[in-house]
Amino acid sequence: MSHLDDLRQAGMDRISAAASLAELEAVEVEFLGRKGSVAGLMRLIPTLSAEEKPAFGQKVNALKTVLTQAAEARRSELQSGELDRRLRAESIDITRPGRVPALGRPHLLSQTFTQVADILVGLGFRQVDGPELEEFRFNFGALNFHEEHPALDEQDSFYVSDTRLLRTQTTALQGRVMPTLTPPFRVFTLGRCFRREAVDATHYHTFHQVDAFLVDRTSSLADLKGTLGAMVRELFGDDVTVRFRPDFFPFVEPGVEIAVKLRHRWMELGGAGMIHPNVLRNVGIDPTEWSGFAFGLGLDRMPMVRRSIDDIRLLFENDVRLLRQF
Ligand code: FA5
Repeated sequence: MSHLDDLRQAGMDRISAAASLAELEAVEVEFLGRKGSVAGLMRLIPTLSAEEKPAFGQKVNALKTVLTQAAEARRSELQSGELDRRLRAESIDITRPGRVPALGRPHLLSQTFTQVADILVGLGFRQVDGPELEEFRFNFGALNFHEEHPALDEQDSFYVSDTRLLRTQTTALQGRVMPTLTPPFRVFTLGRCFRREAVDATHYHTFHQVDAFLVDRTSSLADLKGTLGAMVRELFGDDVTVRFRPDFFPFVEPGVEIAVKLRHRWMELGGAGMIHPNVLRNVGIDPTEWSGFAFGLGLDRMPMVRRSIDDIRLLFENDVRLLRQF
């Protein structure tokens, strides 16, 4: 019988010492579980004599009740303590200032595309899209390139088959859309171009161009210069100097190269000229009746000039430390 008292004392001590619900549960298993100490005592009952059984049985039952009640009491104590602790730990101070979400913005190049498109729409040009995977006959053929022409070497591309390649110039759109248009018209396109060339600070394998072309009865090189001048001033401000120099492209005659100077730095922007009579003839437009001008400019170089970015690769790395400045 004194064993029962010891067990009761030990159980009560352990229950009140349990510091967490998990510890309490372990103590309950040890004392009150199916294989616990109290169950062990129950199993002794059948071995006792008939006289001993009732008194011992009662004592064991009483022990079980006492321990069960003590465990319940301790459980509610622990639960309310645990709740208090969680409330303290997870409390939210609603008076603190909120976190300002990081605001995104269009990439510097996207901003340039929008601005250039807005300017050209303002000058009466309509935007048309062309495919980046282009046919040789549009990228070069319709543009008066002959197969052995050395100018082809300047625009080495990524061919996916003998007849298809990643376009090297947005000028490729001319052969696609001009046959579907009736002069007079003004059209432009902008997008990605690709060239297999040595990468440096102003050349990348992937870049962007805008091409615009106009066909009308009386278009002239003066119109071309006026249009480009208006566009460049809009893009770079009145401090910009524009330079036209004779240049060769198979699809224009005469042809010019356009460069701009801003903050003492010259940058070649692109090429332009009067659309070659052969190109007009190729798309079914009579060059004795109609003439047109065309220009193609590198879009990546515009923000480089404007924002003094000295390496084109920075525009493709997407480092937010650069991008969030603009
Ligand atoms: C052309 O691509 C002609 N299609 C332009 C043209 C259109 C002339 C219509 C006449 C009439 P060019 O290869 O020079 O020309 O390229 C034009 C511009 O694209 C360059 O001045 C440059 O700004 C940009 N560019 C060309 N290659 C790259 C490159 N690898 N990386 C970045 N920009 C480039």
